[in-house]
Amino acid sequence: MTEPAAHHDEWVRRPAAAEQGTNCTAAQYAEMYARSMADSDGFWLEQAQRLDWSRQPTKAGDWRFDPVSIEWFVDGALNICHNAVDRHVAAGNGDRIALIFEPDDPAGEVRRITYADLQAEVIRMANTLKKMGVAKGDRVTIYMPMVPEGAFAMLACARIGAVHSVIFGGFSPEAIAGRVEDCASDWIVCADEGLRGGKTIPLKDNVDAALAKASVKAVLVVRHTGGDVAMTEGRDHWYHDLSQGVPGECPCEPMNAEDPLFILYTSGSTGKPKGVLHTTGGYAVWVETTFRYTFDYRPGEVFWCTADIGWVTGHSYVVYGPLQNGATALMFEGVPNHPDHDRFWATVAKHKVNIFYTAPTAIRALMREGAEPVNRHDLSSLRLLGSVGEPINPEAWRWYSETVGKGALPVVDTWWQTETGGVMITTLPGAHDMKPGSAGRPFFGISPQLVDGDGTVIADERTGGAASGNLVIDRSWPGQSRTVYGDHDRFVQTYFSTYPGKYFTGDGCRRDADGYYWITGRVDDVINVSGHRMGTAEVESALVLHDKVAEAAVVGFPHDIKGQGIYCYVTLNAGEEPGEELAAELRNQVRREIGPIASPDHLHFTPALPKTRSGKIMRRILRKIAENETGALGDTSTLAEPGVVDTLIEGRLNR
Ligand code: 6R9
Repeated sequence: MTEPAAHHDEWVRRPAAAEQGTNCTAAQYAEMYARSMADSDGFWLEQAQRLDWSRQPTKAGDWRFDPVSIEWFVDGALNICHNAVDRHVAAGNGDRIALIFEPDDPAGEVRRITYADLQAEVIRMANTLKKMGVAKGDRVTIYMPMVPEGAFAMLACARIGAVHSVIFGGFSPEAIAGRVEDCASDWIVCADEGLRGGKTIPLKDNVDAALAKASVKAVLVVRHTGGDVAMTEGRDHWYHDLSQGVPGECPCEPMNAEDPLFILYTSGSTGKPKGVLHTTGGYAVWVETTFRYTFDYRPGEVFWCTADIGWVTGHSYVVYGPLQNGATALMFEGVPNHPDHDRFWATVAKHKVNIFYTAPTAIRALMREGAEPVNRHDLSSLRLLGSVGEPINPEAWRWYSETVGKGALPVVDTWWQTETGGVMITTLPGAHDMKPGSAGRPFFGISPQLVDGDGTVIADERTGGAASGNLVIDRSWPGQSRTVYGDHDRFVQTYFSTYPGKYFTGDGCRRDADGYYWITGRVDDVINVSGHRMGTAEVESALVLHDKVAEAAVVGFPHDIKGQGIYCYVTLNAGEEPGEELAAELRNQVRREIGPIASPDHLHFTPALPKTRSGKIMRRILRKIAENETGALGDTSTLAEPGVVDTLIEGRLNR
């Protein structure tokens, strides 16, 4: 690909305080990273020792990428719920706080759940699931707000060996139905309603609407807001009723390391969302280890990851990572700007949060409000800041570091994906200096490479050097997804066919001469809207369902707050007229099919789309027009009808 662009990256020295008492100095990182490459088995079997296994593994990785087959710790057996909950109680730490719940309404009731409480709650949920008929291997759909019962449900599934599939509360009934059907899930756990920024989210109503299209055996409903919801006799059960009288004990099912733990649906460049499957042993070791080192976690500290449990970040760093480390994790139900723009900072001060992990889109939105809301609060408890979900622009990084961190805290910019299970590229707080905008260095066991269009390696850890290209990973790691649920061919096709023998991330990246990686964003038809992955094809499918729409093409465009916004080009059937009313219908159509997070920012009605002679839509041109870069359209000679471009530019929305 291209030569690395000239850049002016700036070093930010790691604070001296971050080196004191760190679990990983620069020298230790170098030594541990080298060992993780040279003796992967020895390294990972050793990391795995921090967990309890009912059968010790004797081998770590057993994998190949061509043909694709991935196993880790395959002869080991363990239960991740035991590791996240029971063993801390057994070790005498039952009084430690596992979860702090901060409700949407700041005047509402804070819940502090100790590890002993958590054990009791998870057992109650697990036995209730069993009473409903859930058995080992069954898929259980969880559609919950950010309340502790969401975590209880995940852990309860893990405890009894059921496979959870958490669906973000912002997804629509259509999306629920599709996911329930895709993994043949017979069970749903939901709440009556969710609360976000003072608004109620009709979770149970959405489930009811979904179940007009898909069917399940039973729905377990947790009462949260107390709102009025319909209960279908014989199918729906209130948790507080059904859990009456369940036994107070429930053994953790010993799981083989490669038994499935969860499915999480994520968008790709084609087709409907994929059910990314993670298994038990490798994921457990990966999130325990990445949590411990990325955040340099110290016992007693309060860790706050603002992600929803409906995303992988919530799975790995609200639930499984912190709890396996015996940490105290804050669960926040609300949003950053309710009741005011200081909510994050008020919450940090209220609960004396030590480690704060959020997304660039939130940082950018809060940056707009200036320093005043931040300075209203005493943030002296903070020791470390983290970012995840999309590239963080250096300006936002600096604001985060200086205004929130008072220039005194390490900032970790963690690059990873649903498919990677946990953090892959980051600086480690006590080991690395930082560069605003760069994720940093590979985590232990991670071997990133930059390849050109032909798959030739142009920079990696062995050769060193600076280059830009597509980011691939050339060896497996414990937290790697094993397959797409029910469609292994799609797994192979999506991740291993572009560059045979390597895992293709879908991201572009630059490696600089210091070995720091700079993620430049997706190189496929996936866009990242407020840190949420969205396939442009999904939005297009939703648009063309409207009977007035002939064709749709969706691209991302730079958006100040969201990172990327959704720009939709739409052509209409003959005789149909564009207008505000139709635009509103189309927006609603997308919200109904996917959810509010996929709402188009711009609808651009056009008589035609630019196509090649073979009929391929030229998205490159559409992207440029959406970006207002109409002077740099590049080669348009392969267009079937070059005039289309002028029409598009004329019709371009004034932004
Ligand atoms: C954890 C998560 C994955 C995609 C990924 C990349 C982008 C995530 C990033 C980042 C730059 C970071 N991404 N973290 N880009 N710097 N620190 O977000 O998973 O929802 O699957 O999204 O997000 O493009 O490929 P997921």
